[in-house]
This record gives sequence, structure tokens and C-alpha cells, in this order.
Amino acid sequence: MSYNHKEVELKWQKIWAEGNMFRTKEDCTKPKCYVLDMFPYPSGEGLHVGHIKGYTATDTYSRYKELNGFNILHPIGWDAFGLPAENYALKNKMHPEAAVKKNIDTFKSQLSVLGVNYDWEREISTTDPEYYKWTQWIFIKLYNSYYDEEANKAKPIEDLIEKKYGHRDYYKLTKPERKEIDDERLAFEEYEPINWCPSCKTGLANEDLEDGNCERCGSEIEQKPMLQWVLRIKKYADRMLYSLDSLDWESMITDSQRSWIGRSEGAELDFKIEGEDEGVRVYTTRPDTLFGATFMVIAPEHPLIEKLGSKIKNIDAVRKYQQDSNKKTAFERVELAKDKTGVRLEGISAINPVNNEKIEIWTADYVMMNYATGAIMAVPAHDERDYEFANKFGIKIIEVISGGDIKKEAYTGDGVLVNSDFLNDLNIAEAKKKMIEWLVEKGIGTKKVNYRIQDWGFSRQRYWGEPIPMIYCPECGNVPLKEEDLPLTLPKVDHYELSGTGESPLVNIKDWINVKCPICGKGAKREANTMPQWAGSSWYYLRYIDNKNNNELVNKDKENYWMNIDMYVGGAEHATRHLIYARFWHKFLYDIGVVSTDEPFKRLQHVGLVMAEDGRKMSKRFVNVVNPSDVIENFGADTLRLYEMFMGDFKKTVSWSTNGVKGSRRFLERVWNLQDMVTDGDEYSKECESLIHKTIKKVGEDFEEFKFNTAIAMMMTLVNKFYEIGKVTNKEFKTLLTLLNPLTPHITEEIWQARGYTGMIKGETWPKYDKEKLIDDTIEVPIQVNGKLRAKIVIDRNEDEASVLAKARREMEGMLDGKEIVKEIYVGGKIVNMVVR
Ligand code: ANZ
Ligand code: ZN
Repeated sequence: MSYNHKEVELKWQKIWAEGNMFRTKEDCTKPKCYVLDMFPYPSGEGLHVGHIKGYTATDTYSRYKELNGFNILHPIGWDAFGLPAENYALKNKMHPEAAVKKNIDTFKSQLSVLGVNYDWEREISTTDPEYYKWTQWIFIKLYNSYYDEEANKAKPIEDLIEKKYGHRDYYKLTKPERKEIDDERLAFEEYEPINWCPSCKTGLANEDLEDGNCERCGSEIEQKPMLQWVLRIKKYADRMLYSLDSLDWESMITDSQRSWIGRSEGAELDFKIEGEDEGVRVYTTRPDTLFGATFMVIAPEHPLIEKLGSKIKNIDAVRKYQQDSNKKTAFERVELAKDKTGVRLEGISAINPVNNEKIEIWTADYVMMNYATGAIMAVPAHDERDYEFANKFGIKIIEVISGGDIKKEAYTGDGVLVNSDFLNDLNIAEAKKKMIEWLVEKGIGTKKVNYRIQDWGFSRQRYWGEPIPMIYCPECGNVPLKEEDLPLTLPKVDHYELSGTGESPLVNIKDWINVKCPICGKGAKREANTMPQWAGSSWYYLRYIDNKNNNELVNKDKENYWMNIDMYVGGAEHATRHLIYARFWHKFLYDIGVVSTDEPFKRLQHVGLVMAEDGRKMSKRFVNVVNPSDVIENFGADTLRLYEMFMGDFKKTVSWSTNGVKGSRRFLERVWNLQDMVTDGDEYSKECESLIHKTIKKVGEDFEEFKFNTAIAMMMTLVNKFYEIGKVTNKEFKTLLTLLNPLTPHITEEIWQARGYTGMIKGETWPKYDKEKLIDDTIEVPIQVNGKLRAKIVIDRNEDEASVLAKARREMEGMLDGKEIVKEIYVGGKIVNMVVR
């Protein structure tokens, strides 16, 4: 009988589905294993072979864990809000909901023929009102919380009201008091310039930018002042940093999280402006270098320019510079500014507080307004940017750390303090400490920690997202919806067009947007902006655990049993986006008692990209896209699965190879044909015993480490061995089929059944290896003749010397050019040496 993949795969997919065999049960007597794929965005293109790589890996891993006695949760769902669906729907004059439904159906049918073990009863979609009800619920919780720095956790906003005003009723507060409270909320409103993509017509978070451009369409970002909701992710920055160490993640990902959060320690201090009362506050990580601060630089947007405008003699030139730098992106200002530009503010100067020297004030766009205080003390001797700037504009450079040659370049290395009065001879750390003490004592400055990460801009001016569940009343201000009024669903309209003003299309849907204020009953408006796509994906893994629960986000006992996620698999492009946001929300949910752990993803494995055969990205434009459905049709799902796991190191980028697919198919045929070579006997044969034990060990260890390619190579070696000796015993065959089953579940179950082995492999336990049997019974020994390697012989591990030497002599017969053996030595188990003359 030949291997007919279509018949076999359909048959087993039917058996699994009809038997409901991948339903997850809450069996608390078993250890659990929660295996999760980063859920896909169901695009119109269907599944990519790159998706399949991740999904096969989690499927393999979870089947392997099940064979090892674990209770498995391996769910899937859809991250289906967002711009592509909305743009597609706009273009085709259809509703995004319909577009999404169609795409999800395509994805599901493609997944079903792959034979993955998802529990479909737990399917979720972020666009389902029963799901986004809870996304909105989290938003309201954030709105109703503040961060208590002492307790280092979020607390109800009423606690803060009580602390400040002695009661817990927000609506009893005066307007200025409310403002003070509102500014402490973890979700707050801000009127600030936001990143605006003119082509996507929406505001974006910093995480949505790539080199200062829109990550989606590549357009250059503008800064546009706009009222928007912001989430205080910065409050969680320290906790997000510290717990990174406890995670079993690849360092590539934890490193990029660290630098994205960008914690730095230093001091804030005031520089007085000559003749003014007020000063300018700067942030520095190097307070030790204060004696070397020979000028000051403020960002072009710094308010000082407006304030002292009349005193600045060259104000026209300064204004011109402000306009020029306004046109540059942040990336151009920071990364591309090889040639430093700037303008001196003539007519005013600052005083260096440590020696009362007058120093120049400049404005330059290498100083950013949205980081720290937007002003710096410049220390050209020890900062590269300041050095370049001072050299270009002829400003004094004073060395304060010894060890470099400041005539040549800025010195940023270690050393002791010089030219620094009371700091002289101290090392940098000591000098920092002493300077901060001095600043505090004089009331000039304090110690200060800063973060690169910005709070999360949360408003999107588009239709296809979760409505933000807030009402704005001119009398009462912001009023969140009550829990029992959730979900607030998107209005069902046939068409919605962009407003044209930059506002969300929802502003034009009058009977949705206009409401009565729940507090005072007067006319009010709903929030028209929607949430970013990252909202729904920031907590979805919790909903799988309890996706039908109408009363709470997730049941406590179930959450306790299933969390944390034991294995999380997805692309590295999420290192600083999804994985930052989800960790933030998880910590917040921990603070308010929804979850029992502080971190969601214990172990994270990232999957390398799959490129086209030509080494380029797969793209319709290059006509090089491999459609997984075609591969399944022609070669079978098991072949596709095996190939994707064998194509290379899981973490690395690999190119598709049609020959590789064929090779995988040939291997499966060889396994299939072993059926004709089975001999009686339910033991491991002597020839194969040690190789079998080694294979069991290697495959298990490699599966744990996501090294599927080397596990497969080992199984190929074993199959070669069976062919070499021309037979396989039942026990050997069963072991091979069980090891291979997580990778290629259809063909292995089919052979198992055809051989009449009892039950199914699903239900078997993973084979065990015997440590003692790992050692080979036979070994290879090289033969050296006059110091040259000439041949190899196979001997029994315990074979005696005489017998080994006899074998060696036989092997070399006729190869010694008639010369005579004058000496022969056998070094036990290692080598045979002969001397001939
Ligand atoms: C004086 C100094 C001397 C500095 C020295 C560095 C080296 P991180 O580590 O990234 O926090 N800085 C502060 N605010 C800035 C802004 N808004 N835009 C651009 N640069 C700014 O970097 C902190 C350092 O970056 C600060 O320490 C400041 O320069 C500069 F030998 O102050 B430093
Ligand atoms: Zn009102």
C-alpha cells in the first residue's frame, strides 16, 4: 500500500474533530502546560508559510507535552481590529466586520487542514463585543486608578480623593480639584502634539513608528496638537525592568526591552538666568562634570524662548531656527544630525551654580523637548555631541575628568576629577554622589531617574477599533460608562467615511455620539476616538482561559491553574510593542487583583522569518509567494509540518526550498515503507538498542529547547539504521512513531493503526530512555600505518587485543606494498598503530 497523504490526513482530522479530542479540560490533578501562539491578524492574504512555522512548533510542543502527562491549553483567536481591515472595507464599500469574518474563515480552513490541535471552543476575536467588553472594562479600571508610589502599585482613585480631601466623592470636588485628581489617573487626557500619520489619518504611539516614520505605511510623521487619551505606562517602567531578569526569554528580546524603557539615573538642577528670578532646569546623568559645563543648550520648543523673547537680541534668527527644526523628524534630529546646528540666544546668559561663571545659552535641535526637561548643561570635554558643537561654534572646553586627550576628542572614559574644586581627585562615582549632596544642600537640585519610554498615546481617530467607553459632559467633565453598560458597541452603519477634519468618523454618527450625561442629564457626547490595535492583544491570553464568562474577565481558580504561559511563540518584531504593552496591562491587572502573577509570559521563544526561495521577502510583487495550501495539496500537511521544522534553526531566518520539501516527503515515505520490514518480537534489537535510547534522549531534549531540526536529523539517522540492517522490531517501530508523532501526527497514527497496535498514539506516554544503554556496544577504531591514518575497523567495545589486532591485519592485507609489519600496538578502544618496513 502506498502512502496517500490526502486520505490519511482527512481521515485523522475527522477522527480528532468528531471525538472532540483537543478539548481542554480543567483537570487540576495533572500538571498543566499553557502553550500560546501570538494570535494572528486575519489579513485577506490568508496564512503565510511563516505563520505555519510558529503554529507547527507550538502544536508539536504541546503534543509532546501531552505525551509527557501534561494537561494542555493551546488556543487560538484573532487580532482583528485595525487599519488594514478598515481601509479594505472603505475601498470596497463594505463593512469591516464582513471583511474580517471572511478572512477568519479563510484562516480557519487553512489551519484545519494543517492538523493543529487547537481547542476551537476557546476561540476569541478582539472584535467580538463579548470580548471587547473586557478591553473596555480594563480601560475604565485604569481611568479609576492612580499609582501609589509608596505602595508601588495601582490603587482606586477614591483612595487618592480621600487622602487629599477627606471624602471619596469625585463629583463633590471643585473643577480645579477634579483637574488635580484627573492628572493622576492611569488613563488621563492630554492636549499635546501627537505623532500624526497624514496618510493613515490617525495619531500613533511611539511604538508605532519606525525610524520616525509610520510603521504601517512609511509616511513621514507630523506633530499635531490634539486632545488624546494617554495611559501611564511610565509608572510601571521600574517594575517592567526589574522583573525582566526573572523571565526565561532570549537576551535579544530582554535587551531591546531594556533599551526601549531606557532607565537612566542622574540629577536635575537649576541654572539661573542672569538678571531673572526664574532659572532653567536641566537633567544630567553626569552631575560630576558640572565644573566643565561651559554652555547650556535648550530645545527649540523650550518655553524659555517665548518667556524671554523680548530680551533675546537675535530673536528673528531664533524663530527661523525653531521653524526649521520643526520640519525635522525626531529621527533626523537625533540620529542623522552629523553636522550640529544651533543658534546662540544673544543678550541673555546663564550662571553655572557651582562657580558662578557666566555661560552662553544656545538652542539646538539635538536637545529634545519631550525627554527629561528639554534643557541640558553642555560639557564639551566629556560628551561627544557637546564636543562637536563647541568645536563648531568656538566654545570653551574644560577638562574635568583626567585620562583623555581633549584636544583630539571628547573623553567619555573613566578617570579622576580635575579642575573641579571640592571634587578634585575623587573618582566619578564618588564625585557624582558628592555633587548631588552639594546640590541638595544648596537647594539647587536633586537626584533624578528618567526613562526613554513615553506614556502610551491611546487614541486613534479611526472607526474600526474598540470604542473608548467615556462620555464628555460640558458640565461634569469625563464620565466613564458603568460596568453594567458594557460593552459599548460600535454603531452599525453601512458606510462611514473619514471626517476630513482629522477627527474620528464616529463624530458624524449623530445618534450614537450624542447622549445624555449620566450624572446631570444634560446633553453630552461620547468619546469619538477608538483604541489602538494593541489594546485587544494586551490581555487576550487571559480570555482563552475562560472565554465564555459573562461575569468576570477570568475566573480566579482557572486563572490560578493555567497562568503563567509556559511557552509563548511569536515574531521578534513584537519585542518592544505587544510585549511591552501586555506586560504593562498584566502588572496593572495584578495590582487590581484580576491575576495572580506579576508577569504573563514565563518563557518566550521567537520564531525566525521564512523568506522566499530567492532569499527575498515573500511578496505578490516578486511573484515568489509559497501558498501553504498548495504544499498541503501536493505533499501533505505532515510533509509541510516536518519540512518547516527541519528547514533550519527555529530562531533564524531561512529561505524556502522546494527540494527540502521533497526531501521531507521522501523521509515520510521511508517511514511508511518500514511497515514492510517489521519483524516479530517486542524488544529492541541488539543492533539498534543504544541508538534508540540515544534518539529518545535527543528528541526529548531538543523538543524542550525548540531545536526541532536536530531532533528530526536524529530520527533520520535511526530510520537509516533500520534500512541498513533491513528490519525493525515492533517495539522499535512504536518508539519511532511516538517520537515522530508530535511533528507528523496523521501518518504516525495511521501506521500505528494499520500495524494493529492498541489505541492511539495520542494517549500513549513518551518513551523512556535508559542511561546505561546510551553507550555504544560497538566502536570504530582507526588504523595508523607509519604515522598515517589508513583505515577504520568496527570492533566490539570489549573485544580483546588479540582479536582487534587480527582484525586490523586482515583489514590491511594487500595494502602494505609487500612491506612487513615490524611492530603493532593497540591503544584500548582508541587506535591501532603499525610500523612497517
Ligand atoms: C551633562 C553631561 C556630561 C551629559 C557628560 C552626558 C555626558 P540618558 O542616559 O539617555 O538619560 N540630555 C538630557 N536631556 C536631554 C534632552 N532632552 N535631549 C538631548 N539630550 C539630553 O542621557 C542623559 C544625558 O543626555 C544627560 O547628561 C544630558 O547630557 C543629555 F559628560 O549632561 B548629560
Ligand atoms: Zn453632565
